[in-house]
Amino acid sequence: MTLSFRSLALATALTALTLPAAAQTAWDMPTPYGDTVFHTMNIMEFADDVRDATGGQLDITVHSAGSLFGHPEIKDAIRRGLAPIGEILLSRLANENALFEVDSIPFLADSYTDARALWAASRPAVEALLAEQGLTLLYAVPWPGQSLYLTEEVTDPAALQGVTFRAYNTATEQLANILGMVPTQVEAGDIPTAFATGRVAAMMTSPSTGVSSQAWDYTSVYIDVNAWLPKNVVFVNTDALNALPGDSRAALLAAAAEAETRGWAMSEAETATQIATLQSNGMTVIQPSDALSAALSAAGEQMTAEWLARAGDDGAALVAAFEAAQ
Ligand code: PCA
Repeated sequence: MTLSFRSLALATALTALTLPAAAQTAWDMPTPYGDTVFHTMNIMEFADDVRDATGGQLDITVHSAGSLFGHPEIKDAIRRGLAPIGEILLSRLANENALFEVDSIPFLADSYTDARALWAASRPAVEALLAEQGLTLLYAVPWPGQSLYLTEEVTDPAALQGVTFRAYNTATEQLANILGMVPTQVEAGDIPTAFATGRVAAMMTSPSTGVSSQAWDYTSVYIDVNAWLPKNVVFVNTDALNALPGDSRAALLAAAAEAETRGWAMSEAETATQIATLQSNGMTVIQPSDALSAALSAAGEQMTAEWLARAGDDGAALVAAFEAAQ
């Protein structure tokens, strides 16, 4: 028996109608930082990996630079199901629980080795706290070490008194207050305008953010204090995750694990190259004076003590686990 081409085509069409392909899922992913930032580049690669691994069945569109939801709105948007997946700076959740901001205490964990140990010690608590809100943590990646950007060289910490300071979480605000500076919260994307309009005159951030915000246009000195490595986290609405077909869910989790490994490597690798970029654009790169180091260390010790008081038994357990892992 032979089938004509037409009846074969008809049979194929009927099969396609009666056996629908797995439904395609399109996810919007709000993120806070711009396209040139390594975190965003890593997320783009993560989305590509998920698309490839699922044959396009799970299609994540990244909305960077706060274009879908502003940074302060992203977590609640995902909790409420307005978007299924997103990224934030973890320490922005400090007002919910002190455990979220342990990575922003100066000099508690100021190398990649220590940052890894701190993340290993804090991940279970962060996962559990997010899970209580219907959120599943996928991965975390640190920014390079946070250093000081100033309009002129400072060796005496007293010279920081009264200087306006760009903060990005409560810890940077506390640090500024301890140093006698005057903090204002400014999103990364708004840094150039905040400096240009005179709202702030100093900041502490990574060389990555210094480069993406062209710090050489409004500051001239980079003091390499490398005080802490705050992390971005990527998380998903747990109901949305559970609604995925099993193979898509597995592909998402596998891509997330790869993105975590890749992101830490990208962060570490660009620390030196981004400092060099600051320098090649005319910034003076210097080490802190002994007096400035001492003032920053004292601030870190004060912030550690205050954090331990806020974080209670859970905080003490976390720090003990961190010290044991070091
Ligand atoms: N960049 C982000 C957070 C920490 C960093 O290095 C910022 O400055 O907003």
